[in-house]
Amino acid sequence: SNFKNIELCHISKIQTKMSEEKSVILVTGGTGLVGQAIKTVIEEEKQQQKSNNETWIFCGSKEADLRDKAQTEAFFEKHKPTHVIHLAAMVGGLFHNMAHNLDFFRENMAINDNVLNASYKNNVKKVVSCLSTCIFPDKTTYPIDETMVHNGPPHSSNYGYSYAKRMIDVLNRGYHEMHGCMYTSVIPCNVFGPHDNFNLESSHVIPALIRRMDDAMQKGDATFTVMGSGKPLRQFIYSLDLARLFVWVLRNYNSVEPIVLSVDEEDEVTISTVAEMIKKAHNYPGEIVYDTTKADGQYKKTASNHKLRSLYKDFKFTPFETAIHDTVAWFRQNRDHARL
Ligand code: NAP
Ligand code: GFB
Repeated sequence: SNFKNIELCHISKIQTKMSEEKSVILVTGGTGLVGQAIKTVIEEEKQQQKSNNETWIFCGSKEADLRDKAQTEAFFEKHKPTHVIHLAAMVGGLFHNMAHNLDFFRENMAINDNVLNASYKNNVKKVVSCLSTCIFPDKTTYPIDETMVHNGPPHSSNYGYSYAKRMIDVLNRGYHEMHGCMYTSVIPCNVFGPHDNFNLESSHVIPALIRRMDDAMQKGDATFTVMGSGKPLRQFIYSLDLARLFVWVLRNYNSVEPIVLSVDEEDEVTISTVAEMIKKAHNYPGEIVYDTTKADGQYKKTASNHKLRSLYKDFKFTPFETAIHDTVAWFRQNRDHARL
Protein backbone atom coordinates (compact mmCIF):
# COMPACT_ATOMS: atom_id res chain seq x y z
CA SER A 1 0.00 0.00 0.00
CA ASN A 2 2.85 2.45 0.66
CA PHE A 3 4.07 1.71 -2.93
CA LYS A 4 0.71 2.97 -4.11
CA ASN A 5 0.82 6.06 -1.88
CA ILE A 6 4.35 6.98 -3.02
CA GLU A 7 3.46 6.38 -6.69
CA LEU A 8 0.14 8.25 -6.47
CA CYS A 9 1.50 11.33 -4.65
CA HIS A 10 4.42 11.36 -7.11
CA ILE A 11 1.94 11.07 -9.97
CA SER A 12 -0.20 14.05 -8.90
CA LYS A 13 2.89 16.32 -8.47
CA ILE A 14 4.16 15.50 -11.99
CA GLN A 15 0.68 15.91 -13.47
CA THR A 16 0.30 19.54 -12.35
CA LYS A 17 3.96 20.26 -13.26
CA MET A 18 3.62 19.09 -16.90
CA SER A 19 0.38 20.97 -17.51
CA GLU A 20 1.85 24.28 -16.22
CA GLU A 21 4.96 24.34 -18.45
CA LYS A 22 5.04 24.41 -22.27
CA SER A 23 5.74 20.90 -23.59
CA VAL A 24 6.72 19.70 -27.06
CA ILE A 25 5.83 16.02 -27.39
CA LEU A 26 7.45 14.12 -30.27
CA VAL A 27 5.75 10.86 -31.28
CA THR A 28 8.19 8.77 -33.31
CA GLY A 29 6.32 6.21 -35.42
CA GLY A 30 3.49 8.77 -35.46
CA THR A 31 2.19 7.71 -38.87
CA GLY A 32 1.48 4.10 -37.82
CA LEU A 33 -1.35 2.20 -36.12
CA VAL A 34 -0.58 3.34 -32.55
CA GLY A 35 0.72 6.79 -33.56
CA GLN A 36 -2.43 7.63 -35.50
CA ALA A 37 -4.58 6.49 -32.56
CA ILE A 38 -2.69 8.86 -30.25
CA LYS A 39 -3.22 11.64 -32.83
CA THR A 40 -6.98 10.92 -32.79
CA VAL A 41 -7.10 11.02 -28.96
CA ILE A 42 -5.15 14.29 -28.79
CA GLU A 43 -7.39 15.87 -31.44
CA GLU A 44 -10.46 14.79 -29.40
CA GLU A 45 -8.93 16.49 -26.34
CA LYS A 46 -8.34 19.70 -28.29
CA GLN A 47 -11.96 19.70 -29.50
CA GLN A 48 -13.12 19.37 -25.89
CA GLN A 49 -10.93 22.40 -25.08
CA LYS A 50 -8.84 20.18 -22.81
CA SER A 51 -5.88 21.45 -24.76
CA ASN A 52 -3.16 22.63 -22.44
CA ASN A 53 0.20 24.07 -23.47
CA GLU A 54 1.29 20.90 -25.27
CA THR A 55 2.53 20.88 -28.87
CA TRP A 56 2.37 17.39 -30.45
CA ILE A 57 4.58 16.33 -33.40
CA PHE A 58 3.82 13.04 -35.21
CA CYS A 59 6.63 11.84 -37.46
CA GLY A 60 7.26 8.93 -39.84
CA SER A 61 10.33 7.71 -41.73
CA LYS A 62 9.90 10.42 -44.39
CA GLU A 63 10.71 13.13 -41.80
CA ALA A 64 13.77 11.20 -40.55
CA ASP A 65 15.06 7.66 -41.03
CA LEU A 66 15.77 6.94 -37.38
CA ARG A 67 18.12 4.07 -38.27
CA ASP A 68 20.49 6.85 -39.31
CA LYS A 69 22.20 8.57 -36.34
CA ALA A 70 22.87 11.87 -38.16
CA GLN A 71 19.26 12.17 -39.39
CA THR A 72 17.96 11.36 -35.91
CA GLU A 73 20.18 13.99 -34.23
CA ALA A 74 19.31 16.65 -36.82
CA PHE A 75 15.60 15.93 -36.36
CA PHE A 76 15.82 16.23 -32.55
CA GLU A 77 17.87 19.44 -32.78
CA LYS A 78 15.28 20.93 -35.14
CA HIS A 79 12.19 20.09 -33.04
CA LYS A 80 13.73 20.24 -29.51
CA PRO A 81 11.12 17.92 -27.92
CA THR A 82 10.69 18.09 -24.14
CA HIS A 83 8.94 14.68 -24.11
CA VAL A 84 9.06 11.70 -26.51
CA ILE A 85 6.65 8.83 -27.11
CA HIS A 86 8.91 6.41 -28.97
CA LEU A 87 6.90 4.09 -31.23
CA ALA A 88 9.06 3.95 -34.37
CA ALA A 89 10.11 0.39 -35.15
CA MET A 90 10.24 -2.30 -37.78
CA VAL A 91 6.98 -4.07 -36.85
CA GLY A 92 5.24 -7.12 -38.25
CA GLY A 93 3.20 -10.24 -37.65
CA LEU A 94 4.35 -13.79 -36.97
CA PHE A 95 5.25 -14.70 -40.55
CA HIS A 96 7.13 -11.45 -41.22
CA ASN A 97 9.17 -11.96 -38.04
CA MET A 98 9.95 -15.59 -38.93
CA ALA A 99 11.26 -14.52 -42.34
CA HIS A 100 13.33 -11.49 -41.19
CA ASN A 101 14.61 -11.99 -37.63
CA LEU A 102 18.03 -10.44 -38.38
CA ASP A 103 16.53 -7.28 -39.92
CA PHE A 104 14.10 -6.95 -37.01
CA PHE A 105 17.06 -7.09 -34.61
CA ARG A 106 19.42 -4.74 -36.44
CA GLU A 107 16.89 -2.09 -37.54
CA ASN A 108 15.25 -1.85 -34.13
CA MET A 109 18.58 -1.82 -32.29
CA ALA A 110 19.71 1.14 -34.46
CA ILE A 111 16.42 3.06 -34.10
CA ASN A 112 16.26 2.56 -30.32
CA ASP A 113 19.88 3.54 -29.63
CA ASN A 114 19.64 6.62 -31.87
CA VAL A 115 16.34 7.86 -30.39
CA LEU A 116 17.38 7.43 -26.75
CA ASN A 117 20.83 8.94 -27.31
CA ALA A 118 19.37 11.94 -29.18
CA SER A 119 16.82 12.34 -26.35
CA TYR A 120 19.65 12.39 -23.79
CA LYS A 121 21.74 14.87 -25.82
CA ASN A 122 18.71 17.19 -26.15
CA ASN A 123 17.78 16.99 -22.45
CA VAL A 124 14.38 15.41 -23.16
CA LYS A 125 12.61 15.28 -19.76
CA LYS A 126 10.80 11.98 -20.35
CA VAL A 127 10.72 9.21 -22.95
CA VAL A 128 8.02 6.51 -23.04
CA SER A 129 9.07 3.66 -25.34
CA CYS A 130 7.20 0.59 -26.48
CA LEU A 131 7.90 -3.09 -25.76
CA SER A 132 5.41 -5.92 -26.45
CA THR A 133 3.95 -8.93 -24.61
CA CYS A 134 5.42 -11.14 -27.36
CA ILE A 135 9.00 -10.46 -26.17
CA PHE A 136 8.63 -12.34 -22.85
CA PRO A 137 10.33 -15.73 -22.24
CA ASP A 138 8.68 -18.56 -24.17
CA LYS A 139 9.06 -20.97 -21.25
CA THR A 140 7.32 -19.14 -18.42
CA THR A 141 4.66 -19.27 -15.74
CA TYR A 142 1.39 -17.40 -16.24
CA PRO A 143 0.22 -14.74 -16.00
CA ILE A 144 3.33 -12.96 -17.27
CA ASP A 145 4.13 -9.66 -15.57
CA GLU A 146 6.58 -6.73 -15.87
CA THR A 147 9.23 -8.43 -13.72
CA MET A 148 9.70 -11.31 -16.16
CA VAL A 149 11.01 -9.55 -19.32
CA HIS A 150 14.54 -11.00 -19.12
CA ASN A 151 13.82 -14.37 -17.48
CA GLY A 152 14.73 -16.57 -20.42
CA PRO A 153 14.87 -16.72 -24.24
CA PRO A 154 11.89 -15.45 -26.26
CA HIS A 155 9.92 -17.62 -28.69
CA SER A 156 12.12 -18.63 -31.66
CA SER A 157 9.70 -17.07 -34.21
CA ASN A 158 10.57 -13.48 -33.24
CA TYR A 159 13.87 -13.56 -31.31
CA GLY A 160 15.26 -10.63 -33.36
CA TYR A 161 12.43 -8.22 -32.52
CA SER A 162 12.21 -9.50 -28.94
CA TYR A 163 15.89 -9.00 -28.04
CA ALA A 164 15.94 -5.53 -29.64
CA LYS A 165 12.88 -4.56 -27.60
CA ARG A 166 14.39 -5.92 -24.39
CA MET A 167 17.45 -3.70 -24.99
CA ILE A 168 15.15 -0.65 -24.70
CA ASP A 169 14.64 -1.65 -21.05
CA VAL A 170 18.43 -2.05 -20.62
CA LEU A 171 19.03 1.40 -22.20
CA ASN A 172 16.33 2.98 -19.99
CA ARG A 173 18.04 1.63 -16.85
CA GLY A 174 21.44 2.80 -18.09
CA TYR A 175 20.33 6.36 -18.86
CA HIS A 176 18.45 6.53 -15.52
CA GLU A 177 21.37 5.15 -13.48
CA MET A 178 24.12 7.17 -15.20
CA HIS A 179 22.26 10.40 -15.96
CA GLY A 180 19.03 10.39 -13.92
CA CYS A 181 16.87 10.32 -17.08
CA MET A 182 13.17 9.48 -16.74
CA TYR A 183 13.09 6.95 -19.59
CA THR A 184 10.43 4.27 -19.23
CA SER A 185 8.48 1.81 -21.37
CA VAL A 186 5.04 0.26 -21.76
CA ILE A 187 4.32 -3.36 -22.72
CA PRO A 188 1.16 -3.59 -24.87
CA CYS A 189 -0.48 -6.88 -25.81
CA ASN A 190 -1.43 -7.32 -29.51
CA VAL A 191 -2.86 -4.08 -30.94
CA PHE A 192 -5.37 -3.54 -33.75
CA GLY A 193 -7.52 -0.72 -35.12
CA PRO A 194 -7.86 1.95 -37.85
CA HIS A 195 -4.69 2.85 -39.81
CA ASP A 196 -3.27 -0.64 -39.20
CA ASN A 197 -0.89 -2.33 -41.64
CA PHE A 198 -3.04 -4.51 -43.95
CA ASN A 199 -0.16 -5.72 -46.15
CA LEU A 200 -0.34 -9.50 -46.57
CA GLU A 201 3.39 -10.17 -46.04
CA SER A 202 3.96 -8.09 -42.94
CA SER A 203 0.63 -7.65 -41.17
CA HIS A 204 -0.63 -9.01 -37.84
CA VAL A 205 -3.51 -11.46 -37.66
CA ILE A 206 -6.49 -9.08 -37.24
CA PRO A 207 -5.69 -6.72 -40.15
CA ALA A 208 -4.72 -9.76 -42.27
CA LEU A 209 -8.05 -11.49 -41.64
CA ILE A 210 -10.03 -8.26 -42.18
CA ARG A 211 -8.30 -7.52 -45.48
CA ARG A 212 -8.36 -11.10 -46.80
CA MET A 213 -12.02 -11.56 -45.91
CA ASP A 214 -12.88 -8.32 -47.72
CA ASP A 215 -11.03 -9.77 -50.75
CA ALA A 216 -13.04 -13.02 -50.36
CA MET A 217 -16.31 -11.04 -50.21
CA GLN A 218 -15.41 -9.17 -53.39
CA LYS A 219 -14.44 -12.39 -55.21
CA GLY A 220 -17.40 -14.36 -53.83
CA ASP A 221 -15.14 -17.11 -52.42
CA ALA A 222 -17.13 -19.94 -50.84
CA THR A 223 -14.38 -20.66 -48.27
CA PHE A 224 -11.99 -18.48 -46.28
CA THR A 225 -8.65 -19.80 -45.00
CA VAL A 226 -7.32 -18.97 -41.54
CA MET A 227 -3.63 -19.85 -41.16
CA GLY A 228 -2.61 -22.29 -38.44
CA SER A 229 -4.96 -24.25 -36.19
CA GLY A 230 -6.89 -21.23 -34.83
CA LYS A 231 -6.18 -22.54 -31.31
CA PRO A 232 -3.52 -20.02 -30.09
CA LEU A 233 -4.69 -17.54 -27.47
CA ARG A 234 -4.15 -13.77 -27.62
CA GLN A 235 -5.10 -10.61 -25.72
CA PHE A 236 -6.01 -7.80 -28.10
CA ILE A 237 -6.18 -4.10 -27.23
CA TYR A 238 -8.00 -1.59 -29.44
CA SER A 239 -5.53 1.07 -30.66
CA LEU A 240 -7.67 3.95 -29.34
CA ASP A 241 -7.72 2.41 -25.84
CA LEU A 242 -3.94 1.94 -25.96
CA ALA A 243 -3.57 5.55 -27.11
CA ARG A 244 -5.54 6.82 -24.09
CA LEU A 245 -3.34 4.72 -21.80
CA PHE A 246 -0.16 5.99 -23.51
CA VAL A 247 -1.19 9.61 -22.90
CA TRP A 248 -2.00 8.75 -19.28
CA VAL A 249 1.48 7.14 -18.86
CA LEU A 250 3.17 10.19 -20.39
CA ARG A 251 1.42 12.56 -17.98
CA ASN A 252 1.23 10.41 -14.83
CA TYR A 253 3.53 7.36 -14.67
CA ASN A 254 7.08 8.13 -13.51
CA SER A 255 9.01 4.94 -12.91
CA VAL A 256 11.74 3.40 -15.09
CA GLU A 257 10.08 0.00 -14.56
CA PRO A 258 7.96 -1.05 -17.58
CA ILE A 259 4.16 -1.23 -17.23
CA VAL A 260 1.93 -3.73 -19.08
CA LEU A 261 -0.91 -2.07 -21.03
CA SER A 262 -3.24 -4.98 -21.80
CA VAL A 263 -6.86 -6.07 -21.48
CA ASP A 264 -7.65 -8.45 -18.61
CA GLU A 265 -6.42 -12.06 -18.60
CA GLU A 266 -10.00 -13.31 -18.96
CA ASP A 267 -10.39 -11.27 -22.16
CA GLU A 268 -7.95 -13.62 -23.92
CA VAL A 269 -9.49 -15.16 -27.07
CA THR A 270 -8.54 -17.86 -29.60
CA ILE A 271 -7.63 -16.99 -33.17
CA SER A 272 -10.79 -18.91 -34.21
CA THR A 273 -12.98 -16.65 -32.08
CA VAL A 274 -11.39 -13.64 -33.76
CA ALA A 275 -12.01 -15.12 -37.23
CA GLU A 276 -15.68 -15.80 -36.37
CA MET A 277 -16.08 -12.21 -35.09
CA ILE A 278 -14.57 -10.80 -38.30
CA LYS A 279 -16.86 -13.09 -40.34
CA LYS A 280 -19.84 -11.63 -38.45
CA ALA A 281 -18.62 -8.05 -38.88
CA HIS A 282 -18.12 -8.57 -42.64
CA ASN A 283 -21.36 -10.56 -42.85
CA TYR A 284 -19.29 -13.08 -44.84
CA PRO A 285 -21.51 -16.00 -46.01
CA GLY A 286 -18.70 -18.47 -46.76
CA GLU A 287 -17.13 -21.22 -44.63
CA ILE A 288 -13.97 -20.74 -42.53
CA VAL A 289 -11.29 -23.44 -43.01
CA TYR A 290 -7.89 -23.83 -41.30
CA ASP A 291 -4.53 -24.36 -43.04
CA THR A 292 -2.62 -26.29 -40.35
CA THR A 293 0.48 -26.45 -42.55
CA LYS A 294 1.04 -22.80 -41.52
CA ALA A 295 2.72 -21.91 -38.19
CA ASP A 296 0.73 -21.15 -35.04
CA GLY A 297 3.55 -19.19 -33.38
CA GLN A 298 3.37 -18.81 -29.59
CA TYR A 299 0.44 -20.75 -28.13
CA LYS A 300 -0.21 -18.06 -25.50
CA LYS A 301 1.46 -15.04 -23.87
CA THR A 302 -1.10 -14.23 -21.18
CA ALA A 303 -0.10 -11.01 -19.40
CA SER A 304 -1.38 -9.54 -16.16
CA ASN A 305 -2.53 -5.89 -16.17
CA HIS A 306 -2.66 -5.82 -12.34
CA LYS A 307 -0.09 -3.01 -12.08
CA LEU A 308 -2.08 -0.81 -14.53
CA ARG A 309 -5.36 -1.57 -12.74
CA SER A 310 -3.81 -0.67 -9.38
CA LEU A 311 -2.67 2.74 -10.68
CA TYR A 312 -5.49 3.63 -13.12
CA LYS A 313 -8.54 2.10 -11.48
CA ASP A 314 -11.52 3.13 -13.57
CA PHE A 315 -10.13 2.67 -17.09
CA LYS A 316 -12.77 1.20 -19.43
CA PHE A 317 -11.67 -0.90 -22.42
CA THR A 318 -13.78 -0.81 -25.60
CA PRO A 319 -15.72 -4.13 -25.88
CA PHE A 320 -13.73 -6.37 -28.26
CA GLU A 321 -16.66 -7.07 -30.63
CA THR A 322 -17.38 -3.31 -30.95
CA ALA A 323 -13.72 -2.61 -31.69
CA ILE A 324 -13.63 -5.36 -34.35
CA HIS A 325 -16.81 -3.99 -35.94
CA ASP A 326 -15.44 -0.43 -35.99
CA THR A 327 -12.13 -1.59 -37.49
CA VAL A 328 -13.86 -3.60 -40.25
CA ALA A 329 -16.05 -0.54 -41.01
CA TRP A 330 -12.98 1.70 -41.08
CA PHE A 331 -11.17 -0.65 -43.48
CA ARG A 332 -14.11 -0.92 -45.86
CA GLN A 333 -14.47 2.88 -45.94
CA ASN A 334 -10.73 3.55 -46.27
CA ARG A 335 -9.47 0.57 -48.26
CA ASP A 336 -8.32 2.70 -51.18
CA HIS A 337 -5.77 4.59 -49.08
CA ALA A 338 -5.00 1.98 -46.41
CA ARG A 339 -1.55 0.29 -46.16
CA LEU A 340 -2.15 -2.81 -48.31
P1 NAP B 1 3.27 0.42 -37.61
O1 NAP B 1 1.83 0.70 -37.86
O2 NAP B 1 4.02 -0.50 -38.50
O3 NAP B 1 4.04 1.84 -37.56
C1 NAP B 1 5.44 1.83 -37.43
C2 NAP B 1 5.86 3.28 -37.35
O4 NAP B 1 7.28 3.35 -37.21
C3 NAP B 1 5.48 4.07 -38.61
O5 NAP B 1 5.13 5.37 -38.24
C4 NAP B 1 6.78 4.05 -39.39
O6 NAP B 1 6.93 5.16 -40.27
C5 NAP B 1 7.78 4.16 -38.25
N1 NAP B 1 9.10 3.70 -38.69
C6 NAP B 1 9.45 2.45 -39.08
N2 NAP B 1 10.75 2.43 -39.44
C7 NAP B 1 11.23 3.69 -39.28
C8 NAP B 1 12.49 4.32 -39.49
N3 NAP B 1 13.54 3.64 -39.95
N4 NAP B 1 12.61 5.65 -39.22
C9 NAP B 1 11.54 6.35 -38.76
N5 NAP B 1 10.31 5.81 -38.52
C10 NAP B 1 10.18 4.50 -38.79
O7 NAP B 1 3.50 -0.13 -36.14
P2 NAP B 1 2.58 -0.01 -34.84
O8 NAP B 1 1.76 -1.26 -34.73
O9 NAP B 1 1.92 1.33 -34.78
O10 NAP B 1 3.70 -0.10 -33.69
C11 NAP B 1 4.05 1.03 -32.94
C12 NAP B 1 4.83 0.53 -31.74
O11 NAP B 1 4.00 -0.38 -31.00
C13 NAP B 1 6.08 -0.26 -32.14
O12 NAP B 1 7.16 0.10 -31.28
C14 NAP B 1 5.67 -1.72 -31.92
O13 NAP B 1 6.80 -2.51 -31.60
C15 NAP B 1 4.73 -1.58 -30.75
N6 NAP B 1 3.78 -2.70 -30.60
C16 NAP B 1 2.90 -2.99 -31.61
C17 NAP B 1 2.00 -4.08 -31.43
C18 NAP B 1 0.99 -4.45 -32.50
O14 NAP B 1 0.31 -5.47 -32.34
N7 NAP B 1 0.86 -3.68 -33.56
C19 NAP B 1 2.02 -4.82 -30.24
C20 NAP B 1 2.92 -4.47 -29.23
C21 NAP B 1 3.80 -3.39 -29.42
P3 NAP B 1 6.44 5.04 -41.82
O15 NAP B 1 4.97 5.19 -41.74
O16 NAP B 1 7.13 6.15 -42.51
O17 NAP B 1 6.89 3.67 -42.30
O1 GFB C 1 -0.61 -11.15 -35.07
P1 GFB C 1 0.19 -12.36 -35.42
O2 GFB C 1 0.74 -12.46 -36.81
O3 GFB C 1 1.44 -12.48 -34.48
O4 GFB C 1 -0.75 -13.63 -35.10
P2 GFB C 1 1.68 -13.11 -33.03
C1 GFB C 1 -0.33 -14.89 -35.55
C2 GFB C 1 -1.39 -15.93 -35.23
O5 GFB C 1 -2.55 -15.72 -36.07
C3 GFB C 1 -0.84 -17.32 -35.57
C4 GFB C 1 -2.68 -16.82 -36.98
O6 GFB C 1 -1.46 -18.28 -34.78
C5 GFB C 1 -1.28 -17.45 -37.02
O7 GFB C 1 -1.37 -18.81 -37.44
N1 GFB C 1 -3.12 -16.34 -38.30
C6 GFB C 1 -4.19 -16.85 -38.99
C7 GFB C 1 -2.57 -15.37 -39.02
N2 GFB C 1 -4.29 -16.25 -40.19
C8 GFB C 1 -3.30 -15.31 -40.24
C9 GFB C 1 -2.91 -14.36 -41.22
O8 GFB C 1 -3.49 -14.26 -42.32
N3 GFB C 1 -1.86 -13.54 -40.91
C10 GFB C 1 -1.20 -13.62 -39.71
N4 GFB C 1 -0.20 -12.77 -39.45
N5 GFB C 1 -1.52 -14.54 -38.74
C11 GFB C 1 3.55 -11.31 -33.05
C12 GFB C 1 5.06 -11.20 -32.96
O9 GFB C 1 3.17 -12.62 -32.71
O10 GFB C 1 2.94 -10.45 -32.12
C13 GFB C 1 5.48 -9.80 -33.28
O11 GFB C 1 5.67 -12.12 -33.88
C14 GFB C 1 4.60 -8.74 -32.65
O12 GFB C 1 6.83 -9.66 -32.86
C15 GFB C 1 3.14 -9.13 -32.50
O13 GFB C 1 5.10 -8.35 -31.41
C16 GFB C 1 2.42 -8.23 -31.49
O14 GFB C 1 0.74 -12.53 -32.03
O15 GFB C 1 1.73 -14.59 -33.15
